[in-house]
Amino acid sequence: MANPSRRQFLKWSALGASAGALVACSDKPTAAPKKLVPNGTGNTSADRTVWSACTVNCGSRCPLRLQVKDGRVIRVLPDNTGSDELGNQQVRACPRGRSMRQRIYNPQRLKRPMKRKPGTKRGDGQWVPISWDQALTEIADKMKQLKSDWGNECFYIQYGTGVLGSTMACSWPPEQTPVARMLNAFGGYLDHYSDYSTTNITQAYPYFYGEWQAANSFDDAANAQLQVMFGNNPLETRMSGGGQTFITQATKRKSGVKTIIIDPRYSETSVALGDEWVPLRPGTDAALVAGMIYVMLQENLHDQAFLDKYCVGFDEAHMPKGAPKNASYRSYLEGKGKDGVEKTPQWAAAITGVPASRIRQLARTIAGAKPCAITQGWGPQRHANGENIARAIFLLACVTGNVGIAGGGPGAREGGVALPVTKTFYEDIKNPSMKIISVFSWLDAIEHGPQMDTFNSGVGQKPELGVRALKVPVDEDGNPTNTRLTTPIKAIFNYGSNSLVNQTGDNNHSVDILRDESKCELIVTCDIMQTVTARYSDYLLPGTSTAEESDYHPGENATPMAYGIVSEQAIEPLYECKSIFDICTELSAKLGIKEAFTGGKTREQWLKETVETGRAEDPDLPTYEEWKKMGIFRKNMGATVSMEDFRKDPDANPLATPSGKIEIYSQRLENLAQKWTFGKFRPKLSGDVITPLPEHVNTWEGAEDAATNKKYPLQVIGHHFKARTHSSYGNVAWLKEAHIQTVWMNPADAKERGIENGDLVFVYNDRGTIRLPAKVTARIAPGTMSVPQGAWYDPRPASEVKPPAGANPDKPVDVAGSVNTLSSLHPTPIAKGMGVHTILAQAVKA
Ligand SMILES: Nc1nc2c(c(=O)[nH]1)N[C@H]1C(S)=C(S)[C@@H](COP(=O)(O)OP(=O)(O)OC[C@H]3O[C@@H](n4cnc5c(=O)[nH]c(N)nc54)[C@H](O)[C@@H]3O)O[C@H]1N2
Ligand SMILES: Nc1nc2c(c(=O)[nH]1)N[C@H]1C(S)=C(S)[C@@H](COP(=O)(O)OP(=O)(O)OC[C@H]3O[C@@H](n4cnc5c(=O)[nH]c(N)nc54)[C@H](O)[C@@H]3O)O[C@H]1N2
Ligand code: SF4
Ligand SMILES: [Mo]
Repeated sequence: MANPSRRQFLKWSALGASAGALVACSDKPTAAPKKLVPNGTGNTSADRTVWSACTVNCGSRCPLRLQVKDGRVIRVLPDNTGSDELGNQQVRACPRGRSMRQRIYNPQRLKRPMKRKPGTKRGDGQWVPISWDQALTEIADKMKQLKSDWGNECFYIQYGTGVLGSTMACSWPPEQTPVARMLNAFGGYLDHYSDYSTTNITQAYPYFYGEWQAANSFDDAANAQLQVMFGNNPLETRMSGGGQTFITQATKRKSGVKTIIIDPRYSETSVALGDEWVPLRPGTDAALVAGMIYVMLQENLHDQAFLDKYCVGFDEAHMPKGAPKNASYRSYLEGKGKDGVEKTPQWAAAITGVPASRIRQLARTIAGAKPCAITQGWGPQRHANGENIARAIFLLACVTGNVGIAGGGPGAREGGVALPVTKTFYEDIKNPSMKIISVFSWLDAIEHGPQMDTFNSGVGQKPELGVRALKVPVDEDGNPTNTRLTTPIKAIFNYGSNSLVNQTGDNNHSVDILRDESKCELIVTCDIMQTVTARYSDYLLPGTSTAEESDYHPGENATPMAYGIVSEQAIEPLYECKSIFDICTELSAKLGIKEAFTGGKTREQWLKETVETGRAEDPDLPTYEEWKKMGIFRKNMGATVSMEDFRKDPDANPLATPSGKIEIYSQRLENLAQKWTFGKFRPKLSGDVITPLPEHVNTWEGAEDAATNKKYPLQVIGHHFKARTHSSYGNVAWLKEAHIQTVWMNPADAKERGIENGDLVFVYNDRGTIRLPAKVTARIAPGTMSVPQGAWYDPRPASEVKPPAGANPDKPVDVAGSVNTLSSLHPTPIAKGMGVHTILAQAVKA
């Protein structure tokens, strides 16, 4: 059999649909797992089988075995090494990676360089094929002109994670991309901090724990009496068979640890692991936490000794010097704070939708479980004022004394362990520019660059490499100081990114800004597909897929196992496609910096050096040639317990906060609140506040707004979906058919609107309208809808699809159902990050 037939594939991936991935799973996972069987020898007529990898940003990293015949990939096989033992996991690809052929040979592949037809506007969709030489000459000329007119800080590398799992082809973090190396040699570029995944929690960490702290590894939950997951959905967001899909289930089977899922949706993780589901209104976790801690205090269930020894700010006896009276968290709960409101379970129930009796019971269960593994995914923080939400969940772990012990954890998300292979290619040329903006601020920087500063937009100075949060510069007295941008963004490079339009927010408004080419004058996109981002670009450069390259791919999120993959080029570059290394080499030549870019070495030499440098650190690692043959190399690093040293001896191991302790009340946030200004580029909205405590904040388009909003009464979130990794794989027909893009609606909301399961509906607000089928299901909380994020924005004018009555008649109808047609560009208060899970809308039958 040459390839699995389409019917067989659909049957198989439908199984994956309910189970998350290929590992066995059921509601009550009690049976012992079967021993692994080898994953097939595949097609015996293939010329050769080479190791490759799936390198998209799903938080996992899977090796693939590509079978090649006559220069074509004819079959994709998963890992057939390793075992079902934790620490030596078989890293089996999910249905996306298994459908890699559908991406390599996709009809939407970019095949040759193209430029936007002169005289047309961005988005008009008219392209002229040109030679590589013409494309790179024109781009280089424009770059030279922009550099002389505006200086190097007018160049921007767009957030793009399509190839973050590679080294020589790396697309993220920006400073570790070939484009950055080229721009550094050309004089620098404006960098960004943080990422679309974690902007708000990343900025919350320094003020609470001093720096990023991962949760204990998931296998450590075997030591817990109870596991509580806030908006954490590893069964769908970590689908590799070697990652947390496997780890969480293996741990549950082994230990039977009881699991409570707190999520507006009954997620795949609830299906597979959950013993209890607590649906709550989106964006209200901080209120739920406050209500629970109120009960714990009333019933004396909290860990006062932990709070006294390790934290500042919980009660009036443990406040930093200079803090006002009644500013502690306890005072906030008792109604002695500024708002004068007691945070009773009834108060929390009215906001969260979780009944007060349930909040009481949850508080007792969580406080009574010793130890308790509390984790949060990144859904809760991807909200307006998500910084406070993230801190509130950290706080619950502190109040219950679970930080720094086996079976507990700091209330964060899992981390990964890595092999010591560093990306040497990006180390020797530094960016001369020190200015840095939030990852979510680039549209502002196009429109208002020189007006943006630290206080109105979070402009900062470059942090040390590897630090993702903004470190606000301070004067000698610790007061924040101001830094200003000097130029607007004039040129954008999108490599492995669909975030120009589609993955950022407010698609329609983004397009309006980008269509005006007097603002951003040059948009260059290198991708493998004709994406939404490509549609709004000036030049399209066809890139190579991972199958067309060799590379090193660090493994991700498989703790206790660290691993890495060396891939081999399976096929020649298709059509006129070129690797990003070759593209940057040739563009560098036109810019007169070729030697600096290549450093006098070939791509293969750099790659080999990368692996060999790792081997110098850890002699257990294979040589490059050995690794290429074995594909994946594994190392068992053991379970991890976060913040163990601090717990054992906080004086000897202080945190990176000013007090050295956990800061429940942050004086630095209070200082920031004095300086920070809102409303510069868009109106100041409710929720645009910085509070020193992790308080619940009633925000724009939040749960409280929904309760009174007649026009747009429904909250909309956009969960990460198994059909795609963001937008990647979003044009694979098999996956689209197996996992249909729908809007999840509660039966009560559907009934009120005469909507039945499968009906085509419009979902709309002032920013736009989408059209897609409804999935009517009790798996989502009443008043909440979810539109899986990442569908490919496909706007149609009113002449083609008329918007429904009540919708904004000036906005097109997006018939693909991209949730970012509905979301807002309004940034979160501290991080200036994305709060795109905060949306209000209305739904109506189409
Ligand atoms: N509303 C809403 N929006 C969101 C989110 C959300 O939850 N809700 N999540 C956000 C998050 S967490 C993230 S990380 C971002 C992700 O946003 P992006 O980083 O933009 O991710 P993708 O949409 O996967 O786009 C990756 C691009 O890389 C391309 N690509 C893949 N492989 C290759 C390759 O080998 N070579 C080249 N040249 N290109 C390749 C793909 O074709 C695709 O166009 O989206 C964010 N947007
Ligand atoms: N299949 C697949 N896997 C992926 C990705 C993908 O696109 N597809 N993207 C990858 C990337 S880059 C990232 S950053 C991660 C993203 O990982 P996450 O950010 O954790 O993913 P989300 O789906 O946004 O949110 C997780 C859960 O939070 C819930 N949620 C939303 N709002 C709230 C809230 O206010 N409170 C609570 N308690 N729960 C809430 C959602 O319903 C969802 O079940 O996933 C990675 N994995
Ligand atoms: S999408 Fe993620 S889990 Fe699926 S094959 Fe690729 S790396 Fe593995
Ligand atoms: Mo992400």
